[in-house]
Amino acid sequence: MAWFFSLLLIMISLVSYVRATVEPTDVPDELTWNFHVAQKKTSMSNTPASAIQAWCTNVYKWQYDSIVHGGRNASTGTRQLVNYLSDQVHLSVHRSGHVKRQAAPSGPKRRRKEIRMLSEKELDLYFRAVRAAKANTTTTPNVYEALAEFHTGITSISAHGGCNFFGWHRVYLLMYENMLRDQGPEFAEVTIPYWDSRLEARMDQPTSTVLFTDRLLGTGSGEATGGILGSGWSTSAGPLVRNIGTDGPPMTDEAIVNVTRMTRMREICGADSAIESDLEFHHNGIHRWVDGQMAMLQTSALDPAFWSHHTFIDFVWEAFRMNSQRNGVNTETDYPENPTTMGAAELHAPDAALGFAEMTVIDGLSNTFTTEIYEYDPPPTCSVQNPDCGSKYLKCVVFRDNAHCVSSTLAEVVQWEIDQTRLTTVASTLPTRPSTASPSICSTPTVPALYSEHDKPYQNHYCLNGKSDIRQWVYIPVKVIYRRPPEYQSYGSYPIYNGKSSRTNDIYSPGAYTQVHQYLKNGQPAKYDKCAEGDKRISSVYIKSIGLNYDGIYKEYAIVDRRIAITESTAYIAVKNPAMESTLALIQATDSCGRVCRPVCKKPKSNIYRPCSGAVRLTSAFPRRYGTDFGNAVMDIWDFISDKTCPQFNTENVVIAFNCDFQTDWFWPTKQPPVQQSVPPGHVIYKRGKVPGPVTRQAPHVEAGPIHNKVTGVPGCDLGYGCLVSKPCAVLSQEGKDTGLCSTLQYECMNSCHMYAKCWYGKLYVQQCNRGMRYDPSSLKCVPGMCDYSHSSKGLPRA
Ligand SMILES: *[C@@H]1O[C@H](CO)[C@@H](O)[C@H](O)[C@H]1NC(C)=O
Ligand SMILES: *[C@@H]1O[C@H](CO)[C@@H](O)[C@H](O)[C@H]1NC(C)=O
Ligand SMILES: *[C@@H]1O[C@H](CO)[C@@H](O)[C@H](O)[C@H]1NC(C)=O
Ligand SMILES: [Cu+2]
Repeated sequence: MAWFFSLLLIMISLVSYVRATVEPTDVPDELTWNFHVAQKKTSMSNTPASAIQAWCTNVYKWQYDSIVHGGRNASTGTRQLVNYLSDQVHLSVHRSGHVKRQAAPSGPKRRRKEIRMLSEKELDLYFRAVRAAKANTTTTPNVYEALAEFHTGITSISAHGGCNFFGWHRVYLLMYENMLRDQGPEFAEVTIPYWDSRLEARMDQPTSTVLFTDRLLGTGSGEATGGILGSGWSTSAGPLVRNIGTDGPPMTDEAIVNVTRMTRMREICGADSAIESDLEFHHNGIHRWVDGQMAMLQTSALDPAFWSHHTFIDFVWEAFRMNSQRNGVNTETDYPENPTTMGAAELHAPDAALGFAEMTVIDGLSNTFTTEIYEYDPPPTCSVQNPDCGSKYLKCVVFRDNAHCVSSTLAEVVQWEIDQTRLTTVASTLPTRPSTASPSICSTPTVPALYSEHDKPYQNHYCLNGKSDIRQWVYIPVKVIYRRPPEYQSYGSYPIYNGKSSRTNDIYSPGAYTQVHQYLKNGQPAKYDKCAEGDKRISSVYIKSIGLNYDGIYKEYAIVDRRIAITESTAYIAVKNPAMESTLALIQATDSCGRVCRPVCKKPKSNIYRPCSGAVRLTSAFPRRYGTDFGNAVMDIWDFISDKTCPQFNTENVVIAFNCDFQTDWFWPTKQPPVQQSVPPGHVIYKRGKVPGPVTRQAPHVEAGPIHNKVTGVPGCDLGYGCLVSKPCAVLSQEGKDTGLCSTLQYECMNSCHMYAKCWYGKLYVQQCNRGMRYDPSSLKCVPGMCDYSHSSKGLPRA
């Protein structure tokens, strides 16, 4: 038997000299450009690094990573629904807008209220309308999801990362509201309630808000149920999942004041805005705070919380517009010269297509929306004199001369209801208003189990390229190296010298030992106002994998010991299974306070870790350094073969680690973006309605314009997002087989002169040229120049 083990050992040692199958790699250039832009705007001392990191990464994902995994064609039904809804909005803006101002608006102005200010009846009506849309299968899979699907693809590029963000979402929200109203006569006056997340931000423990319970938006940790979601909420991206509070932050009062005190649009969006007053940047925090489907642009609208969050952002934008108008600014024409922060500027140009109907970006600034169609009820307030917020879901917190409304917890709401019934029982002879509490609630008060941060499991949705299945994922071990953080002052266990206890340092204080102190000095990186600290002695480091050549996010946390000067821990993180083609993923680590840990990677054939980008590449070649499931991954790093009773730790297989050192120097790779062509102010690039927008992406037949007649008769491949390539799909997929080296393959999009498709790690990505550039098929590059739409009908036909 011994010979067998020695042979095995020899095999194992040989094997470790073969090329590693989880190996560090570089992040794509386009992502380094984003970090370059962010570095010019802020620093890790100024902005929580997690927010910077997520911002750059997400914009990269939307912009360059419109992954085509064959299955994303919008169905005819979806296109019809979106066209119908957007035409309706366009008409209502026109009818009451500039064209015929004398025409009577189509009904009373809609009033949108904070969700907690709705009466029980209004809440119930809204919930039922949403569920009706979810159950309405006249469009596949249902009208709710069909509309949610439009928050993706090229839409994400033209609707995010720049100033069209506001107008596009304003129209999108109206379409949603109209869709709900269509679900039956009883819903004819439904409006979207907004979610003022300051009400959470002001809580001591925002995750205990009643908003994320079965009373309102459904539960907030794990698979979400209850409230608006009913008994459950399945989506095309798996069951709806949330992990509230694991990143953040909710919108703070300060962030909103920073936006609404501005007067010019260039101060709140685009290249020239400061990060502190960039509303889209602040809005990102809530997507991460809710997590689950909400954290990814492609899936966020599947969570009903999305609509209420965005309605609040629309409200904040409206507050900004009112402030602008008070300061004499014409909010219908005030539009920045540099309307994007990162890339795709041409899609945010004032005369570019808005993305819906025949509207342009500047149409999204029309005053008509809020002068004629809808308006906002102010957010709940209270005062020292009148400490009542007007809702059982809110309480008034009075501090000296200040009073503000804060969300209640479920326990507080239940208590309030019990008190109400007692009051009404005692005073049952008085003709009081009917009790709001139903008796069943009083007999069995459902107070949620209170988890501490570390008791809470993290629930993944396992959604990969639109399909949720754990078997598509494999696990890699990730090591976390963690220092005692700046705010953890003392473990409270003191050394005793000569019989006397010393209180200046506890036994593990890094500062007490010169030999460690010289290496362990902390910086003061910016962090969120509130973070789920949990138990003081232990903390969580969240580790996330983001697909670079697939759509998918996986997250888990490692638990670290805060008492020790420096310590390590291991987590297992899933990435796409590389069995069929290699996997490229970016691994990032943050704490719940928004500070980040720096990636370090093991150099091949050594045990030395060096700073790296955090991107890894996996292939299925032997030896695998990943586990096909969690159990396998455990066995990869714990060696039970040498001695069954004493497992050995096999560091060889831990390729990536994170160094949580609380420093503030910039570590993300940055590269200067290629020269951005600046377009003279006011220069018209696109004419109204001529730019292929997401609604009109269609092109089932190749209808060549005069510019590209070489494709006549060729059955092209529709890559979606408005890009039609002249080669058949079968040919394309053959050419782009997973070689890992296919980046020289590029294809012209027949129906758009500013888009092209680029092969990258075996997949085709639809790409955009920057503003003022067009794609030149001969040089395979974006070159300065305008698209010539005057002789062609390259704008796609409407469905
Ligand atoms: C997308 O649409 C094109 C054109 O209608 C069609 O040829 C292609 O098969 C569709 N793709 C999928 C995955 O349905
Ligand atoms: C389903 O949704 C469509 C589109 O919003 C609407 O026109 C239709 O009336 C709805 N059907 C029902 C049964 O409510
Ligand atoms: C608001 O602006 C101030 C001043 O620019 C800045 O110090 C602060 O960090 C900003 N707050 C947020 C949440 O961005
Ligand atoms: Cu959003």
